[in-house]
Parts: sequence; C-alpha cells; structure tokens
Amino acid sequence: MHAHGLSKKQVLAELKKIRRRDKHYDDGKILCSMCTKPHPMAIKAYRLFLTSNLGDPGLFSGSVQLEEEVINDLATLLHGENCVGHVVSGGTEANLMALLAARNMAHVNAPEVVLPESAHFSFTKICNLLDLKPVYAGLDDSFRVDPLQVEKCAGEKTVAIVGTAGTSELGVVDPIEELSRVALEHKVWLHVDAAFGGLVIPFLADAKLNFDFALEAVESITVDPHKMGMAAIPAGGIIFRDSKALDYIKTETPYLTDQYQYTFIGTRTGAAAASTWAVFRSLGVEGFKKVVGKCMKTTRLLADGLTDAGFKLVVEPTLNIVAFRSDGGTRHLVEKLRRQGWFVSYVPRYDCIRIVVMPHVKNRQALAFLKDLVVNQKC
Ligand code: 0PR
Repeated sequence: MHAHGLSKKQVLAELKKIRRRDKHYDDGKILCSMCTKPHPMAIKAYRLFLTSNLGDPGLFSGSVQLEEEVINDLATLLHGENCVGHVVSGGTEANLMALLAARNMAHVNAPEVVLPESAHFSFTKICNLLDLKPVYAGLDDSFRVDPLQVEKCAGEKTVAIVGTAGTSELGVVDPIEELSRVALEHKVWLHVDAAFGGLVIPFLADAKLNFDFALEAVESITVDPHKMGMAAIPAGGIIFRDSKALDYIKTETPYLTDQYQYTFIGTRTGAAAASTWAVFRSLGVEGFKKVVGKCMKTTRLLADGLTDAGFKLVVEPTLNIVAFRSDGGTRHLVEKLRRQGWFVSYVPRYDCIRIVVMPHVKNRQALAFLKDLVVNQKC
C-alpha cells in the first residue's frame, strides 16, 4: 500500500490500463467459457444493489424479496412447486449445499455418493470437504452416465446419486428419468447438476428432455444464472424440492438479524439476486428462447463447418457445446489457436477441443474461427 492515497484520476487510469490485460467477451474470441457478458440490465441491477448483503437478511428485505422471486421463477421453470433455495456463489456452492443436505439427512457412517464419471470437478472438492466417498459410474456410448452402472454403484452407504443436465465437457444430458427410478428404488436423494443446462434445456425448440422436479426422486437442482442466465458473477442457484432440506443445512447465527444461514458463504451479495431478477424480468421466457435459439444455430453452424472441414465431432451437440478432435492431433491445435487469440478448452478425458457457444459468440466469430482452424490444420 502507498503511504498516501492517489487521486481518483490516477487510480482509474491505472485500473483501466491493467484491465486491458484481461480478455473481453466482446472480442468474441473466448470460446472456452461458460460465463458471458452480463445482460445490460444485469449490470444496472448489480450496481443498484452493490452494498446489499444477504448474509444479514434482516437489513435487506428488498434483496430477500428478489432472491425469493428468482428462486420461485427458477423452480417454476423446473416444474417445482413450493420449492425453496438460494442464490449462491456458483455451481460449486450449489452442489455443495445439495450434498450437505443429502448427507446430513441420510446420517450414515462412511457415506458415499454415486457420481457419473463425467461429473464436474466441483464434486471432487465437495467429497473432500464433506468426507464423502465418491463412487464413479461409467458412461454409455453417447457419454451419458449408464443407469445400470449407477444401479451397481448404489448401496447401503449411498446418500445421494448425482446426474448432470449439461455436462461441462460435452454438454450431454444424463438419463435423469432412469436415475430417478434407481434413486426411488434405493430411497436415496437424487441431485441434478443443471448448472449449465438448467437455463438452456427449458428453452430448446424441439428437445424433450426430462431432467427436473417433474421426476419424483429429484430432490435438488443446481442452476446457475451466471452461466446461461447472463447474470453478473457471482450468481449460482440451488433449489430444493422440499423446505425440510433447509433443516439439514442451517447454521445458527446468534447475533445477526436472522437466526440462521443456509449458504456456505456468509457475507454474500444481494446484487447477485438483483442482477438475475433483472435479466429474468427483461427477457421473460420468450426472450430466453430467442437467446438459446441463436446459440443453438451458431452451434449447428460450427458443428457442420467442423465436419465439412474433416474434423470429428465427439458427439452430436445436445446443448450449445461443441466438442471435436482432429485426426492429425488435437492438443497442438489449441496452442496454435491461442497464438491467433482464440481461447478454446482442451479436454484430456476425450482428447478433444471444447467450444461453449455462449451468447457472446456470434455466427461471424464462428465462421472466422473455422477459417483459422482450417488454415492451422494445413500447416
Ligand atoms: N457444474 C457444472 C456442470 C459446471 O459446468 C460447473 C462449472 C460447475 C458445476 C461449477 O460452477 P462454478 O464454477 O460456478 O462454481 N463449469 C465451468 C467449467 O468448468 C466453469 C467455467 C466458467 C470455466 C467460466 C471457465 C470459465 O471461463 O467449464
């Protein structure tokens, strides 16, 4: 820290200079991220609620109202009735709260959780924190978790089964309907990680994918507004089917305005709920359908362009994620693309490149990317 403060002008000038080192979604070259440029109303709402702290809700009843309305909107979208939940810091915290509730409710010795091999790495952290033993179920030919394997993995110590609606690496949707049957049979909690897919699947034009509270065993769903919800970071969502779940995750906060907290994070911004609320009110279902429709069209454009250029898709896209590989070797392509300013993810598990077609990725950029890729492949 300097001994004396700098002028406003100096501070801002320095910040702006440093900010130029960050990549920007507007460049259209970030193809590796599940986050995107927030909706303009999300930014306005965020600013308005910048000082609000939902960790002490008695002080911020307006923010509490917004959080409740956001959770209600999400629950309705996911076919839930009388659900409860919170706007949390992201998918990691949402998954954590779900498994905390499931573990505490089951109350068994040496608890286990059945996870798809494709589960997001947040579950590795969570198992570590909650002392849960992960038992991994394998995938089928289309990279969805195999329900027969889940069945085999489930036992006396299983406190939860997890399915993913929109896997991080390929964007596929696990057969949640079948997982629901297995979970019911074993009388065990089913958690759906729809951090990405939860704000895509409900708006798809033709896909009929059953993945939410319409399925009896689904007790909790993660759905993140800071991904396809275009809210400002940090905005995750955890929704529980039943308010009883809260009893298993609550922590007493003796001297605060409210008696309990239900999130892992204590002091947490009300701006997350406000920015999500603003996007939901600004777009409505029809607005979201348009956004998702555009992303899916660009996804198609990319997938077809890649196939035409001789690349192999790992799987036909279900959501707005394209994964592909090159016969001539995939890994080195990532570095070549990086030198041209493109950011894509290399996924070792499938030896493929992953592109997340977020709202900031337009057709124009998809075509420019394809062009650069083809040139790279040749040299
Ligand atoms: N569940 C799923 C299915 C996810 O894809 C993710 C994150 C999480 C949970 C965890 O969410 P938080 O990161 O919000 O805690 N998926 C992205 C990924 O791993 C996160 C991400 C976002 C990565 C932006 C890079 C990036 O630039 O790909």
